[in-house]
Amino acid sequence: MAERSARVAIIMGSQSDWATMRHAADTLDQLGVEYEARIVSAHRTPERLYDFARNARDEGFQTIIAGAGGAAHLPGMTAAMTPLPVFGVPVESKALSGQDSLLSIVQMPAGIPVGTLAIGRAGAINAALLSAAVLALQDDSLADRLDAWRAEQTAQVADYPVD
Ligand code: RP5
Repeated sequence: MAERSARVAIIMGSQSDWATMRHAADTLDQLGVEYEARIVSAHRTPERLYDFARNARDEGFQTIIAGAGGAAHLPGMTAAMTPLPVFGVPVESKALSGQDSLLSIVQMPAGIPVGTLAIGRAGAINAALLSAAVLALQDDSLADRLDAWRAEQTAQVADYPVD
């Protein structure tokens, strides 16, 4: 199978998750990390999930960011079918504010890990930063960009609050 240039896969259970997951994409853009975003639902498109997860490593992806809400099986099921690191982002749900998503993703049984992030935007951004940190272990240029990203963040914190 031909390798893709994208090193990170961003998958999500629904179009409605994109408002959250686009923050992961934006962060990877800022860091110059190529990614591919896809909709893959554990419940509505289980065969698409199987095909994606089984082939993700051969396609050239090195990490997977998986966002889902509600009964959020996508990150765990993906992790069950790939050796790649999977970072799970609990999407804020309407009914339970993402508590359901968080608990669905974080409580994996021993043996199949999902690195679970915070609910919503913060989790999406941090999943991208973690993916970049993993890739930076073997990419000095990316490591430099990640250091610069952090330095800029630090520089933007004012010493004193303003009214
Ligand atoms: C999950 O159900 C998705 O990840 C999404 O967060 C949630 C609601 O999906 P929609 O009904 O908005 O398509 O599978």
